[in-house]
Amino acid sequence: MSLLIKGGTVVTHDQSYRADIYCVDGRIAAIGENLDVPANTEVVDAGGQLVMPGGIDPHTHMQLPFMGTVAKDDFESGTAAGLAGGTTSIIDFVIPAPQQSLLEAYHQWRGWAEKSVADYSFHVAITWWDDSVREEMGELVRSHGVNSFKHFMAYKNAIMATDDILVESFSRCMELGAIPTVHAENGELVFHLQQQLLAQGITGPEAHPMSRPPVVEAEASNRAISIANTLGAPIYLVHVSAKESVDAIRYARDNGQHVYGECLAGHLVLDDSVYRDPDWGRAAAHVMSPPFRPKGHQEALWKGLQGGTLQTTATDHCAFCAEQKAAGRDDFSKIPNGTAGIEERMSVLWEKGVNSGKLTPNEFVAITSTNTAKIFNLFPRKGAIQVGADADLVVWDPQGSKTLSVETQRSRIDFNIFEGMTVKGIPSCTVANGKVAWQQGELRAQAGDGRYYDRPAYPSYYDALGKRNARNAPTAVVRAK
Ligand code: DUC
Ligand code: ZN
Ligand code: ZN
Repeated sequence: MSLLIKGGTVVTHDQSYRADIYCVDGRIAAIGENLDVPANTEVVDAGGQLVMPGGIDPHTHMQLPFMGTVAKDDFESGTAAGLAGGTTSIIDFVIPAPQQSLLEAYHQWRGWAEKSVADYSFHVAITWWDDSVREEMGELVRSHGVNSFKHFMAYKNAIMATDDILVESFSRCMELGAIPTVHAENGELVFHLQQQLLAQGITGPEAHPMSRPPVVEAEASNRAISIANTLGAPIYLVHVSAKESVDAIRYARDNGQHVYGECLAGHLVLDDSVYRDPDWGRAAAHVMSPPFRPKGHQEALWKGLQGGTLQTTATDHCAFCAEQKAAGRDDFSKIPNGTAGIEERMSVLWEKGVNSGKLTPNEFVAITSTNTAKIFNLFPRKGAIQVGADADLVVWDPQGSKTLSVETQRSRIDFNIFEGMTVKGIPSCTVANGKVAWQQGELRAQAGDGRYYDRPAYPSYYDALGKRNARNAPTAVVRAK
């Protein structure tokens, strides 16, 4: 099975050059001009277009059982939406119920993901603690290709990890050479503010951001970073949404800590006015955590990406339809938290980042693909265009445009948070595992074409003296120039 992508400009995180790309059996076999390829090779014409590494979304929740319901996009529809938007790989989350075996939950998610049309891997959440969790973390790292563990500092009485758990788990991550990640919101404060707002009779979606103000995120970001610093662990903060968290990460990095930050396409372009929409359903459709922030925070996130304080972009794709959101009609704290975005992420970032002059095309590749691959130890298998790398590519038409809409999206839900946004810069063809997976609106990949990929651990962060060994931290990610 061979494929030639012909006539395009290759754009990686650090170079742009004219070349054709020849793919054989799922891998990049040659890069260059006038390549000699067999006559039966399928050809994709990339004339006038860019060829970039396929997007990697490091933060999705397909089919997640959450807040009394299950996310509508499963691994098939969710990864298909990803391919339509140029994203060829996801890192989803296994979230064991408290007291559930990590391995049992991991196998449950692996089963659900078998119908994926694009490649997938898993972070595993630590939602409780005892010796068996400690043991199973080791098993997941050694035998199942997991190199990152997630800690929800919010969702009290459900999946929240308290400080004692953070300390135990971060320490264990260091022994294993895994990277701890956090959803940074102070769950005690969220719970307290939710009860206070409800007691005051404020029950609508407008209360959602009031119960989770930026300071609640800032406190948790600073706490997680301080715990990691004390232990000498690296740390990755998911969905950074508040200026104060960007400042905390910048400060820690300036002081030599290995701290990494992710932000979401939605947080970069939407603000909290969406929760004051007089239409309850429209406001509820935007309920996700952390919430969209007051104007001003978006600029801080863009600057974070531009300056290298934040390295990755994701979606937190967790799709609920209106019927599911209605569970919180009388109580905003019961509205299932989640929004979609995997199909739109790359075009939104191109439109608002590259077209506006904030990011170069190379930086776009870094923040949509390469940096994630580096931080989670996938590079150069993914996130790279080089011989031997997985042939996961997007042919990007910088002149093509479309208007994002629920009417044309692949996600199964009935809402699009980017509704009406016209983007110039869209994929014309997505190649996954060396095959045309999506082209001009037609999905060619099928359920089951996606493969699970291992993410090997880093060497233990402890050196012989029991001190942190910086050489073993995730690949240093610097701003691509
Ligand atoms: N936030 C969401 O909005 N949904 C899923 C989990 C999360 O942390
Ligand atoms: Zn989260
Ligand atoms: Zn999430």
